[in-house]
Amino acid sequence: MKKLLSFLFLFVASQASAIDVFDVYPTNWWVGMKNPKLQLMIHSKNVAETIPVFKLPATGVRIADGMTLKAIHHVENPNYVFLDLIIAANAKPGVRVLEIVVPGSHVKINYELMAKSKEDGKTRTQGISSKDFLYLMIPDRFSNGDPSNDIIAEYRDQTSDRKSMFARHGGDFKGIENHFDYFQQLGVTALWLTPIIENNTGRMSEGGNSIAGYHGYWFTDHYQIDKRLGGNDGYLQFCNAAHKRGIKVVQDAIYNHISKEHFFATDPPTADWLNNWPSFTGPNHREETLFDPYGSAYDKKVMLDGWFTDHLPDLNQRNPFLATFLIQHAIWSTEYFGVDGWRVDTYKYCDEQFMNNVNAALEKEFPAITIFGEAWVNSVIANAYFTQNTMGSPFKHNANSVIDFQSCFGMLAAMGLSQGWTDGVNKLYMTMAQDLVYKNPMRNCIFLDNHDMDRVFSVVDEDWARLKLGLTWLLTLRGIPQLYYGTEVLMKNKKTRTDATVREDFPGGWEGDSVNRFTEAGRTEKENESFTYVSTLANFRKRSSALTTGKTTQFLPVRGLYTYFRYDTKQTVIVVANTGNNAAKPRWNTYTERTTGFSKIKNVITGKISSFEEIELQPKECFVGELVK
Ligand SMILES: [Ca+2]
Ligand SMILES: [Ca+2]
Repeated sequence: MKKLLSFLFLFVASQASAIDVFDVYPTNWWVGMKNPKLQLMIHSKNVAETIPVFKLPATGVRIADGMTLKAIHHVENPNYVFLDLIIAANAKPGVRVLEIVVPGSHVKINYELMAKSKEDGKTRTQGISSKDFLYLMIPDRFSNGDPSNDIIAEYRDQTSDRKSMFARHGGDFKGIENHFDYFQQLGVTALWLTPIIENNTGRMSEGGNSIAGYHGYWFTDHYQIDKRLGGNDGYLQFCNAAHKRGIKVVQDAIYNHISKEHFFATDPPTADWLNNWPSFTGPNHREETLFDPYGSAYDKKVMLDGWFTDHLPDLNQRNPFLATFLIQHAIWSTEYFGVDGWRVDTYKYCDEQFMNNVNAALEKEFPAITIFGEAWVNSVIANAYFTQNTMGSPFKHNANSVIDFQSCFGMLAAMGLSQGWTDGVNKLYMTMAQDLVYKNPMRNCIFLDNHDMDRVFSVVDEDWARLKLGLTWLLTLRGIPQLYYGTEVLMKNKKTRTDATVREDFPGGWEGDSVNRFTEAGRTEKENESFTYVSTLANFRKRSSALTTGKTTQFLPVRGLYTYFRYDTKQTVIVVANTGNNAAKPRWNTYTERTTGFSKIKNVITGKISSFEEIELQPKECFVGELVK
């Protein structure tokens, strides 16, 4: 897009009418933003010669209608110039020519200030809440709606090959859009796509395999959406179409690193743009280094500045120009596409103050926006550390949500049926009991698996009853439930040699697929049972105030029987799961603080109304019921 939406510098005066094309970031901006400041990054060979630094009056210089130039910055690399601008509160939308008169040249830049969407906070940029049901997918692996974009001539990787799990497979926005009916049938209200920004990389070697950037985590140009997915226009069209259907969109951000083929790596603006090391140094992955009262500065530096892999240079977000670039890009993406929320990759490896700054800047412009960091950590304290919490740590993170790995581990342990004092369902109970460290645990994003983990159906040894326990907790515990694509139709696999085994194509997503699990007819009986269960419970949940916004009371697990209630003044829902070895009845005599005033119970899956006493659960069985007066 950057070349197409080109920004022309016309060298007039001494250089006659020479015309050049420069890359300018952000590629456009808006009038009426709460923050009137805008910093343009101009990238072009020796652009510092064309725009020399010169002293501006303190009030700045008017360079276009409603736009004032406050400062010109040079950095070590002459291929970059940074311009500090102020946009007047009363500036009108439209394309204008920024005129910069410098000794020896008169630079003109075409630049557009657009009108902000009036739908922000209404049908777009709405945020994600516990009322939502989020569906995570890898766009390349979900469905191919446009085979003509599978290979893009100018890109380094010229392969699209479904026979290779390491190659790109051709999935795209159009393919996802073709299945909006499927998501709505399933009860899904929001989609989280792994990163959609251009990954114009060659194959990279990881774990002895030669891998394509099919997953999207190797950015090469922040302002270009990958053309194999549909490009900028395709993503905008996709976001608009989703919003029209009442489906929200969560974008996956990466502030921590870039591909080594990004121009930030091949032509870094400053010597400290990347966190450089004498030789490859990976992070120690120990989040404790950030909050350990006895931690060393050395360990913290390795954690924050180590490179995730040798082909993913680590960004130094302490550099103010880089920080501004990343913050403005986040705002640009949100306003341009109408993104409802952000999932932030590798959160715990990023400079902490920078993360708070980018989150605050996003919330300032889009008060409803949801931001959840990927905090793959090993304790509840660490999980809470990376979101708003109630702990007394010296540094306080401000993310308004977090990916809740601890409840995931709790649910996995509970599905494992161990009867240990701190294991099995007791681990889930204990994890929930530690919610006091979160400022608002209802905003935690909860899940059973994701694109980096063994698929949950394989984790439970393809035992539907155990998966059903997990799906039940996922859709009835506090928080924002997230399902990984295909779990609902029993997609399986473990990460045997690579992540790619848990990122297979959704069957039926490609024309001519022999199996189509998008349709009832294309699914086996077991797959339909699972799909129907998720769909029934998710659609009940959608209408249930108790499950989406209600309070929780949980009871101590007894011989593997775990019971909790979700309730508010309008509704009370009981969830009972038997992870023990013997048939068991709910212990009604101990639940009276939640059951008083009710006489019957309605099974939310079957609709059957029965007395409390009739309910009995076989081992691995679970029950979700709405109490009836
Ligand atoms: Ca395609
Ligand atoms: Ca880092």
